[in-house]
Amino acid sequence: MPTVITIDPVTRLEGHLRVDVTVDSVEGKPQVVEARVSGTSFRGFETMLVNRDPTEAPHLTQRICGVCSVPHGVAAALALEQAGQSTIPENARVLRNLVLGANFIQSHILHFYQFSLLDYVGGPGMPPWEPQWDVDRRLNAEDSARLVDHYRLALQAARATNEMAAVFAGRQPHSPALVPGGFTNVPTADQVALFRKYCGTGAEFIRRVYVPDVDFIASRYPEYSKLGRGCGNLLAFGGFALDAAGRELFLTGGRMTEGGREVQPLKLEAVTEQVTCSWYDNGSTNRHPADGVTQAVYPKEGAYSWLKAPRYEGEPYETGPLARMTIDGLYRQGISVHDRHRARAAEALRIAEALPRWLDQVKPDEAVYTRYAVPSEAEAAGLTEAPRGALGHWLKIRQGKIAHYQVVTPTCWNGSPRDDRQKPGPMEKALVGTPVADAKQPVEVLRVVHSFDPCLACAVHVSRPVHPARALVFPGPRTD
Ligand code: NFE
Ligand code: MG
Repeated sequence: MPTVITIDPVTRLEGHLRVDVTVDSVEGKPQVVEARVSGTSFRGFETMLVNRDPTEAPHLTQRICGVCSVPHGVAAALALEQAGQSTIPENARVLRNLVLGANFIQSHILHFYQFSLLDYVGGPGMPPWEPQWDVDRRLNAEDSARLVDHYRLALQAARATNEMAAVFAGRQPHSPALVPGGFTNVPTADQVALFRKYCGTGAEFIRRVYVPDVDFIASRYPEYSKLGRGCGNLLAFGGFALDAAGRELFLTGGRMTEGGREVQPLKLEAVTEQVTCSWYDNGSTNRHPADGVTQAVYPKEGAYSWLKAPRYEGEPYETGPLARMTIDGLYRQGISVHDRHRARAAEALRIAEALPRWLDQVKPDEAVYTRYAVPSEAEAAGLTEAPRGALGHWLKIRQGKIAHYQVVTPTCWNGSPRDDRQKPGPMEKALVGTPVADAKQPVEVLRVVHSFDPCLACAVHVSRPVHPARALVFPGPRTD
């Protein structure tokens, strides 16, 4: 008998994610035979931005997320600079890369220790680790205690890397420094010296603790190097400009298709968002984000998510550290739960080692901003990489105001629902074939879901009242 297991909300991630899996016996072994992944909130930022002053976009879109605000600020600034045909000083390019790099490291450390580790390691019998499931744990007491110590250490490391970004960015998250035309903070020699100290401790933690811990967990749970493959297609927009024109990128853009070993260039016009299974007007399906529409329709027959389904030439693509490291030729071990963790840790180290080189290029007390003028009419895109993968902001300016804005986040690619052809998203596909030992404690499902590092805050936002009885009702004016 097939059993449907619902996990709602999936915890240890940002935002609100629901997963429904159907578990049935295949050759005598219970496993997931079908999965549906839903974002249970509406983001609404696209709608909010219309008619605003375009220069507000980096500040407003950074509020999409508390984990990856930096790439949203960068994507919005890049879109505005393309719209205004403006260039930024070299100092600004370098400072943005340093802040974005610190943000990646912070996010990757947080993801492994705070979001994923407890799928494999039992915490101590005390809050916040209690209550916990009684599931398949394969570490002895000594190894568990070491990893729980690293969980605590990782909180300090994630805080330090946030502080590192804030040295130049002024604040984390939601930096006021990311503006079209460059950056607002003129760096000082003291800031450069302080950032360098943080670089050293960050790289040390990743090299000595994070990378070995990922390998250790993989060695104890070897079947997860085979499980959770997904759609097999990988995509990156590319990010971290290494020259003024943004032609050379530290993280290369491109795509690889299932079975193919060649990296192919991206044609951005091939990106569309499909909404047949999302709570949006069917008339707006399969549009390019530059012409995307965010018209909510709820309830809607056959729909189950607030995420649209981004597709490239109509096909689902996985995005994120594994896609980037594979496309860059630095990781070629495969696609699985552990491959995602290993590639993420390797990318954290790669960026941590690049930061001091970029820091050498900062010119203290020199210009960081070129005066930016909002064009009265323009269309543009700002593409970058966020910790979780390819991020794009598409905008139109009319009469000096935002007339159109669309954000396509990495989690929309990875956590997308079925598309117009009922083809599942990467995470849905990855869940199929996952064995489930106990339907009441489906830890195996969490291991697959968490490997993608989903962030539903980035993907969707405003909650509908799920429990109308508990919805807030404001008292009316007093009549007595
Ligand atoms: Ni809220 Fe985000 C990243 C973006 S995920 S974390 O990384 O954009 O979709
Ligand atoms: Mg969108």
